[in-house]
Amino acid sequence: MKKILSSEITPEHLYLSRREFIKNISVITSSLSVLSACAPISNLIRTKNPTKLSPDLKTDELGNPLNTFEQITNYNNYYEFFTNKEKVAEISKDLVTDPWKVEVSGLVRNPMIVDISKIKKLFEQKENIYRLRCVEDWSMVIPWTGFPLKELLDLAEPTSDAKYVRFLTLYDPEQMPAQKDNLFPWPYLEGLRLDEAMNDLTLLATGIYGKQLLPQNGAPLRLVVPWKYGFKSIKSIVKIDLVKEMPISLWMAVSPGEYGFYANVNPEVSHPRWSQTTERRIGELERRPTLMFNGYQTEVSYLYANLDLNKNY
Ligand SMILES: Nc1nc2c(c(=O)[nH]1)N[C@H]1C(S)=C(S)[C@@H](COP(=O)(O)O)O[C@H]1N2
Ligand SMILES: [Mo]
Repeated sequence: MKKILSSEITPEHLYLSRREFIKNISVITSSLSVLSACAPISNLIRTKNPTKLSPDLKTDELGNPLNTFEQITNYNNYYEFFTNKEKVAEISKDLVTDPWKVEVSGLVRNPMIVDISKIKKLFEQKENIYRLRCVEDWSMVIPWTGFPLKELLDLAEPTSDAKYVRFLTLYDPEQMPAQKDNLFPWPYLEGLRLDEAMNDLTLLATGIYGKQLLPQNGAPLRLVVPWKYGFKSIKSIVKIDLVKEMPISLWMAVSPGEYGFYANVNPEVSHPRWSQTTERRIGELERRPTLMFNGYQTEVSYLYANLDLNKNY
């Protein structure tokens, strides 16, 4: 049997870069020594270089062809910029996404403010081909690069009081023109139950097709929750809070009868104004049947075993 050297479990340069990371993040409340001492030596740090998408990956796990980079970056919902999906790319192109800081706080042992460049160095960037189904009726298959949200949350160490995760998008009306009018209660806010947030499928994405995310897709860091309607996948995140109470998302605040907290893709529960049984895959002519949990039922149905999905839409 091959002997496992401790250096293979935690390669020294990674261990050192982790310590470097811990030293450089702004610690909000806990003392630096406490933070270093608590920090588990885990597999949080693996590689510094984002993996490029393998050229042979052309379909998702159900055999659906990937959408093209052109499609993914030119048909976007991003209400802070504009409601016309074909114009968001142009209007958002100058959003400054570097430097960018993300605060992780609330009910955590290690509150922190992390620079996006550090996040990209710290967490291994893997390819994840996930289907994104908009609540409106369209969908795409997107090769994201990113890492499970769980990895960042593990570093922050939620306390036992933490039951939900609340996310906020940047609020900057100078850069995001639609934030100047009060049509929506800005900033964009979303939430997940902690166990949903800890599921392996829940991703923090930093790229598409191995390239850096563009502003229209939520640069520099956006959530991807592939079994939920697209609006849960909040873009350009600046704050992640662990909280006790269920957060009221922007869409729940705007129209509670139409948008609930869970927003699981579910062909059996109609939106009050339209059916959710089929979808239009961008680039295809024939509509497709929408799948329960967007096709991820094996991975996520355990989360809702005791929930009435008609009430908890
Ligand atoms: N901050 C913010 N995040 C957002 C939105 C938004 O308007 N603002 N739109 C959501 C909706 S409705 C969808 S369908 C997806 C679209 O993501 P995409 O443009 O990358 O395909 O982003 C979601 N995240
Ligand atoms: Mo959407």
